[in-house]
Amino acid sequence: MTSPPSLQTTPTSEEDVAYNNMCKEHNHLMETLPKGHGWRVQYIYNYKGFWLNPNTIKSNLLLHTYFKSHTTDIFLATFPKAGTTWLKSLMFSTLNRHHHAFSDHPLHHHGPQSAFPILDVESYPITDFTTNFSDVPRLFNTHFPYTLLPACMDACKFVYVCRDPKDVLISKWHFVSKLRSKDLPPLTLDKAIELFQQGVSEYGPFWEHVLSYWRASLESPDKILFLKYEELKKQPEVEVKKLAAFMGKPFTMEEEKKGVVGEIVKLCSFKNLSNLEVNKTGVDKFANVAVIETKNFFRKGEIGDWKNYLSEEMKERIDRITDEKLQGSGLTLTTRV
Ligand code: PAP
Repeated sequence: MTSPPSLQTTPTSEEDVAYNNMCKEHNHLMETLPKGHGWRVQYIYNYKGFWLNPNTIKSNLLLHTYFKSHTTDIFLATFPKAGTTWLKSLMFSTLNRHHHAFSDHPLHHHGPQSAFPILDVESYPITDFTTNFSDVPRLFNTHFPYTLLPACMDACKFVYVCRDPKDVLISKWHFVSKLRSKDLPPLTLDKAIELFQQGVSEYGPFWEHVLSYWRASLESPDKILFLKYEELKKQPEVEVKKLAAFMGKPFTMEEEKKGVVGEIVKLCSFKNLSNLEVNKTGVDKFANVAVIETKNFFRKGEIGDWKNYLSEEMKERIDRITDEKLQGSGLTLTTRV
């Protein structure tokens, strides 16, 4: 595999050739892939069964060309709006609990999105996938479905969090409504519902995304921890203990007695994070692709807000699709709250 371009050095001509070839492949894909109605951008494209925006397809090619995993890497994988911000905070603070005091924690000063990087934004030549992180384990985030990831990641651990698709849909629609290009007509809720049901949303279809990780977790339960947003809400300490053990840093009896688990849960709670100045006024930069106000990652943080937006008939339709898609998989999503 060609070496990735480095942060510190100018890419070699060999690296440039690899990059240029990848760009040609990307251009070809953009001309040939099926096109669908975009949420944030005008069009999204069906790449290997999943709807992605053009930049994200390029990032996926980059990942396959340049990424070198370490067996110790841990990835947070999510469908957008299923709990990325929360899990980023929980994973970072759980793993680094011996380095930072809760009274003056990095999460008080930096938005959770910056706790560790997302792999899905085009990063050449800004990010160096191999040398940028000295911590072990390295933490990364991705929204790509399991089936779109390079085989080298098979040896790594993944934390996947899923959420009731109805809440994901409503959360995503709110988020996109704020960020959608002003050159495009607004995305109505009716259109968003129709597209979501058809699977046409960035990284969708939602159900196939969830199933890609669910199936992988059945095959390798020691490698993939499958969590649910609703369970985290109901019993955060139980789930955080699972998370810590899975990441290889179980809480000791002494830590439990001292209330460390509770401290982490409190630090990362919606109430605490959404009220921090940095999350009210800060911005998150995603390589050279997007700058997003951090406050957009915090809205309500509740289970069942869909009830304020979806009719009984819409709810039934989405639940029916969920039942059909998950039938026989052994997975149930928390959709009846
Ligand atoms: P992303 O995938 O684009 O990074 P993500 O963080 O998954 O976004 O989704 C944001 C949702 O998580 C929002 O849900 P809502 O629109 O239904 O309110 C946001 O409020 C919620 N969220 C953010 N932080 C937390 C938290 N600490 N606890 C619970 N929910 C949270």
